[in-house]
Amino acid sequence: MLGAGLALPASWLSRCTMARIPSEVGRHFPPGFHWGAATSAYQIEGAVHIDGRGESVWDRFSHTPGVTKDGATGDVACDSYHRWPEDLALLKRLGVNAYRFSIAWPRIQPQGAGAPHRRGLEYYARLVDALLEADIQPLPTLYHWDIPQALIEAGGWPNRDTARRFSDYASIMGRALGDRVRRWVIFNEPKAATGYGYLPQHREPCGTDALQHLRASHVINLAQGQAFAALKAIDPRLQASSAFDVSPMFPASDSELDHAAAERFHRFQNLWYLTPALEGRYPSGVIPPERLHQLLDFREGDEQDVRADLDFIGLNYYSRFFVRHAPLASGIPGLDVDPHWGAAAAENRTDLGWEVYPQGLYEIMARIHRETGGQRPLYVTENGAAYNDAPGPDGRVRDSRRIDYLRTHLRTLDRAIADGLPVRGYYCWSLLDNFEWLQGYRARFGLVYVDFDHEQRRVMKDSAAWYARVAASNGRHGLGGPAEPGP
Ligand code: GCO
Repeated sequence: MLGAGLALPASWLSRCTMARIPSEVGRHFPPGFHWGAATSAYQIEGAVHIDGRGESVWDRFSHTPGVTKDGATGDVACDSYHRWPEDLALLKRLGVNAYRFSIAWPRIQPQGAGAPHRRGLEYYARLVDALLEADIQPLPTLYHWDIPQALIEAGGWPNRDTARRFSDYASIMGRALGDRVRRWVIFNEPKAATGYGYLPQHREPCGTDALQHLRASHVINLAQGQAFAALKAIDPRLQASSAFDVSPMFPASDSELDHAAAERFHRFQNLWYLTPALEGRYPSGVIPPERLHQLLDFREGDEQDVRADLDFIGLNYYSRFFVRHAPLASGIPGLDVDPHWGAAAAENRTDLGWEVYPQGLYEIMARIHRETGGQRPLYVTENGAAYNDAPGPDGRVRDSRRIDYLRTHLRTLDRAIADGLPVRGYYCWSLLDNFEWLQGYRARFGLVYVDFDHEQRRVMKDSAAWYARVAASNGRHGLGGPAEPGP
């Protein structure tokens, strides 16, 4: 039963912390494991006024004074719209067999509706064909937050009609590329696409109204279900899911109130877009049931429309939350939580200050797998870290902290697979340093350094060479011992 899961049984926890014999490290990745890298359109493409692309919400938002660090925008980003052959060559040098990217909806439907734009379809078809030619499996994300601004002006995600617009867009892409793209990510981090867009504590594109966020969350669930159905109607063999941002939840204290708050936030943060898809209902114990459907504008028949028998579960993992009971803090009736990102006392942090907590990947994957019925393959659709190492005098980027971060998370994944979790792929965030939303270009997540001050020149970091060894050996080399020196 979804959402009924409580704390992990002790056996799971002991196994995920149990040291493995060094010789076994990296020996559990199955044949055909997807060793990938991930990006998104608005964060890398640039070319925002080229070939008929329409304005997106992030074009408008990033140009709003005071919003992003240094007033950064995605106008140029990594210029991947023009340099994608160069980035393809980098993927080949990395030896990855999979690449997750996103399709910019405003390149396909500049106003969010109507006939698809030929130049936009051609661009992504060229990219997909070149990836397949290079034996790299494409994993396109249909929505990585760049909704056409015209739809925002028509009401945005709180407007139920947006779900229909989105499923039309999904149909267009499924018909255009479904013969070559067999696996799709429908939404990237649906919670962030709404929560960060509407919750008071996040200053992002769509305002700061918590109740609007709830309505938007329901429309996103409707859109996920309708887009899933649209793809299956094109070809039932197409596989689809979303990339859910998930974190293990820890109570801020040993009090019963904080334990209950952690469980509520688990259901709101980790299951809010999974339970409706898999069971046609929302996780219980979060919002008072007598208010839930009114707050969501949940209507007759929605229990069917949100359904999506997901073919796999995509999981974006970065760190954990500590959750305190805090009545009314979130603006969401009944939620009553005050979540904090990472352990306050954590010393091992990325350059964004995020706690490095590798075992959390095992903990939350095991729990999500169990609470979603234990049948679906799992893909880590994002995992990575911001470390701002720059080229030294010799031009080399010695990002050993990123190697350590990736190694500890991949060793955790190796243990999870050894303990029976059906993990089928890992996509490192990110291929390139890129536009990190409100942080602008101040947070570098790439395996490849991008020199934004010198025509987006690319430099493979030490971590890229290290990751290439891991991918080439299917995990058998590179995961043991301390961070090996660079190439
Ligand atoms: C997200 C998005 C990515 C981010 C990455 C680092 O999770 O916010 O999927 O676009 O850039 O996760 O924050």
